[in-house]
Amino acid sequence: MIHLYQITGSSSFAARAALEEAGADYEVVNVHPKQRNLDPSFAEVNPLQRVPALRDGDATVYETGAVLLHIADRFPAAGLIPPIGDPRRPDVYRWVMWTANTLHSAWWPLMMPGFMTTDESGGVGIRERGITNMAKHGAYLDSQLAGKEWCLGDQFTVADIYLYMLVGWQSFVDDVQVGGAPVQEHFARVAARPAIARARELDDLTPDFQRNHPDMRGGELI
Ligand SMILES: N[C@@H](CCC(=O)N[C@@H](CS)C(=O)NCC(=O)O)C(=O)O
Repeated sequence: MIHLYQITGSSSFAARAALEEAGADYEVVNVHPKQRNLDPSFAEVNPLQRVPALRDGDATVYETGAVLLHIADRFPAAGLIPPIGDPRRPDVYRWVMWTANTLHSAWWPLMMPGFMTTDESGGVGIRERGITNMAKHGAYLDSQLAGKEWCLGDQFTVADIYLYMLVGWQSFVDDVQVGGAPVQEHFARVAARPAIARARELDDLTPDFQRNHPDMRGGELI
């Protein structure tokens, strides 16, 4: 049995969406966002105590990109990554790595600029630079997605799921949209998939990625 350590509406959404796409049999373990030590098994799976984290039999995996790639490999019939030897498989590695090391972290200066400096007024400049950088990432994504249905073209993969979640985070920030029509149309295509809609419902998220109940995680008040 797969156990997904999650906080609904957080980065763990991508893992849940991949498990739903794969038709996996899994159980969730809801992590309290402010009391991560409540369940000691969480730190065994991820010593950093961040979600998503996955226990899959004897295997443990954390970091969103690694979790997604593991799920894709674990359920080959779902076709969430091309098989080993397929020339398109490295494209998924590249998409997932870029999304993890560039797009995922590009949100922090926009969402929590004050945490990135000890300078009382420095958060403003950090946020401004973050907006400029996000515009560059959006333009790059537009160029990569123009004329394509999915990141790889005709095959939907875990790269689409990861990108979808991080584009969805634009709804947390007032004055930022990621990219133009190619990115936004990709977002809408992923959003319309039944497994993705189910994952949103399970994570208590609206279609534009707002929490239905901002004071709840996993059905419990926080
Ligand atoms: N680099 C990590 C980041 C994970 C992360 O920061 N997760 C957040 C949720 S978005 C978390 O666990 N927050 C819980 C906490 O900090 O208490 C990944 O990609 O999985």
